[in-house]
Amino acid sequence: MMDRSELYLKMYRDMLRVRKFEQALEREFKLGNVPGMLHTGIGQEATMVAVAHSLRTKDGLFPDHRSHGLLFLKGTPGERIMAELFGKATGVCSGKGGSLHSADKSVNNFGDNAVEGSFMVTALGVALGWQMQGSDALAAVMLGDGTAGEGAWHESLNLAAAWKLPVLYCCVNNGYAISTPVGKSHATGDLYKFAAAYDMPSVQVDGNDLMAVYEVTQKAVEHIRAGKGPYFIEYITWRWQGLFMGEFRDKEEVRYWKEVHEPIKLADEDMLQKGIATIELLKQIENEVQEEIESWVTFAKQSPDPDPAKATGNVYVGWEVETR
Ligand SMILES: Cc1ncc(C[n+]2csc(CCOP(=O)(O)OP(=O)(O)O)c2C)c(N)n1
Ligand SMILES: [Mg+2]
Repeated sequence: MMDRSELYLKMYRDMLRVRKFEQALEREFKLGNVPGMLHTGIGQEATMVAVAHSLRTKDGLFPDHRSHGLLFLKGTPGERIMAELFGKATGVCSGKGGSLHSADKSVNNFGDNAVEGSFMVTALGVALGWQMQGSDALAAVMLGDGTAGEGAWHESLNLAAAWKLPVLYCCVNNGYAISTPVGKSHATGDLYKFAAAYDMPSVQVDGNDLMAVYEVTQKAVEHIRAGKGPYFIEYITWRWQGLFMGEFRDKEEVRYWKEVHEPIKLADEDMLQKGIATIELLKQIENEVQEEIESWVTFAKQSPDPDPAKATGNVYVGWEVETR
């Protein structure tokens, strides 16, 4: 069993892996090497890392469009996630999944899809299956504040509570859905209050405070594994990138979140102050992580493109498409 300092350092390293993975992706996207759309999770690393460290391989993950980091933290080799985002044959879904549709059954990552909110209903089916089998596995769903405006969200919360399903709702409230502030599209910007109305434990936490996020998430998974039903967590954070390139928020807001309330910087300062790390150690971790991520980029770049002849394969699992 890891002691708290070791765990802190391990999670800190993972936050850097997520940050550097996304920064490398942004760079390669601008160079034209990453096809499709790109929504990064920069700024939301603490939430992703704490969730990943709270899940076991058998627990199900329903990632959202900013969860690239979670895809590899769940256990899929990072170079296969990077190659997937590059659309390469060596990707975890042979380059067919990309950012949104990357799934990996071997680690119970069920993948995202383009219809926001729909996965909250799919997750219920998975959770119900496990409940019926007597498994203590849970289904963790990542969702944004905007997604919490979907009807499917309310349906999911209601049924999960009524049937005491093992679902962990990880609501990443980053303040905006595209450019709509959360308070303008919901009756209250405190989203945890909605879930509380469905009679499940529901809490709000500072999503940029790594250890606080970890503790809250641990408590939630213990509750769910004990068979007590779903749990809702609202992580208050901020995403550095919008849904599209370009900035629409005011300068002071950007400065506050990027300079003052930045998850990696906060962890840096906290670990130095508590004597968990030295500046040299933090620099060493950063260099090691940079090297690791660049090796994934190199792997992706050197990988072959998918074979066009295989384009229709693996579209449906175990299901042959009849051609007439
Ligand atoms: C049903 C549906 N409506 C609209 C969209 C287009 N869309 C994609 S992401 C997004 C905003 C989501 O906001 P939020 O859930 O807060 O996530 P964030 O991007 O802030 O992480 C929208 C409207 C969609 N994918 N599905
Ligand atoms: Mg949002």
